Amino acid sequence: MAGIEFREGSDGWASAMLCYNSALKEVSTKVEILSEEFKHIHKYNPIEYVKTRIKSADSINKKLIRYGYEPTTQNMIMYCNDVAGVRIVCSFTSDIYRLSQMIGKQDDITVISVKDYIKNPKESGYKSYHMIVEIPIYLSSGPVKTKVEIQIRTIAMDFWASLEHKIFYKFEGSAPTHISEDLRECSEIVSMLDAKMLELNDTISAAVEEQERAKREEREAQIAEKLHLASIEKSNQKKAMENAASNKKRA
Ligand code: 0O2
Repeated sequence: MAGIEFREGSDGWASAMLCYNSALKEVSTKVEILSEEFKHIHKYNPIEYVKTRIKSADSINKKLIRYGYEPTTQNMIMYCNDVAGVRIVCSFTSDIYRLSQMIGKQDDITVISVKDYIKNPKESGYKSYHMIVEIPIYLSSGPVKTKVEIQIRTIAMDFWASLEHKIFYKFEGSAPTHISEDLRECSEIVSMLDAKMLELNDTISAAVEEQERAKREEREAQIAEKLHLASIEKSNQKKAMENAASNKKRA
């Protein structure tokens, strides 16, 4: 967190957590606004749901120790990038890339790193799009740049990750080989499902567009027909008036 020096001890920890919690609120609001705008423009909501969480002190300490650092507040700020986490669950894979671009383009967001586990899935079969971003939190002493991990994935990817997490938790991280293989196979099925659903969505969107185009053309043809009939009617009336006038003259 650039912009402020956090002391060790409960006060420093609480101040850091205040920034992380505020950063979660900021990012959530940004995502909510993007979602509302998307619904307004495209009449479609790409976001199924959003979850936020602050990593537990226990998980932070374990991660720091795993990375070879002392579990201190300063080390957490420096080396633990996912203390504040936002998970955005989208309908389709294409929404993930669209949304990540919309987030990354925002002026007050700095994208620190991106891990595309959709194009390059993890050994476990895990698929998700991860962004570590930095966002300024305005405290009375000035802005504090705070890191947030944004995970963007489809419902199918989220379903797999949640169950895989539970299964691995049961085996305390070392599941038998055949279970790991089955999980990787399930991850392939998830990708096929995502691809099929996207294809269906594209087909349906194209069909709806075609239907709307046909209706629009029919309406335009009806209007053109009415205008044509009206102009014939007008010219007949004109002719009738001219005939009546010339008959009157002759008489
Ligand atoms: P939790 O419970 O979400 O806090 P880095 O952040 O770069 O220093 P890290 O944390 O290994 O290194 O980054 P990575 O690989 O991008 O993973 C971060 C998070 O992605 C994990 O956080 C999980 O939430 C999720 N994740 C990564 N790999 C897997 C996987 O194989 N299965 C599942 N279900 N989730 C995964 P934490 O800290 O592990 O857990």
